[in-house]
Amino acid sequence: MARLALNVVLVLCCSLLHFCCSRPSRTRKAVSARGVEEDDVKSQLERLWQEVNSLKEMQALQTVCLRGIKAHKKCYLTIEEPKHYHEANEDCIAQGGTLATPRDATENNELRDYARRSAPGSRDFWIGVADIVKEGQYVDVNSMPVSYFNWDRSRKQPTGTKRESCVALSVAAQGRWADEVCRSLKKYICEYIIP
Ligand SMILES: [Ca+2]
Repeated sequence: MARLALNVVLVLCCSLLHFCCSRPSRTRKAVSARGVEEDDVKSQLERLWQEVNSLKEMQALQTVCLRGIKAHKKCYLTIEEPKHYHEANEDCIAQGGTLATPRDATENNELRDYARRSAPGSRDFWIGVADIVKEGQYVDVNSMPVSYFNWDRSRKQPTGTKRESCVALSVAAQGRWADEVCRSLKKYICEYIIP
């Protein structure tokens, strides 16, 4: 559906370009009128390009949702190639998302269940929570304070040293969290907000 709409918008863009560039001008008045006309066409083209780009984003999001899962207003996608925390987050951003950040117990359980299904046998995954800037002050990938936590208290997490500043969700510990060394290699889950 999105692909069809994209094609329609592209055809419209081409028609407008043709209209803009193929009409001859004769008098000064005609030239001035044509200038106004061209501005009008330019702004229409800009609007159409914006639509093309938003359709492209929708299409990319649909692909992510189909490959991963849709839960409430988010899509999650597990990436199985282990990376350092920062590389993992950069990779999610490059795909139009961020590292997944569960905001409550429901989201955390959904994330845990999806992680378990998508990468069976994997122990833990990076999520978008860290206290890199100030020890003990956990923030999300936008540097906003996090209010929901699910620490694995049975393993005395977070150990809270400066050595371990990035948070992983452990499937082995039923979705509980632990702080880990940011440079350790882990699989990760990206999240994409559905508009
Ligand atoms: Ca720890």
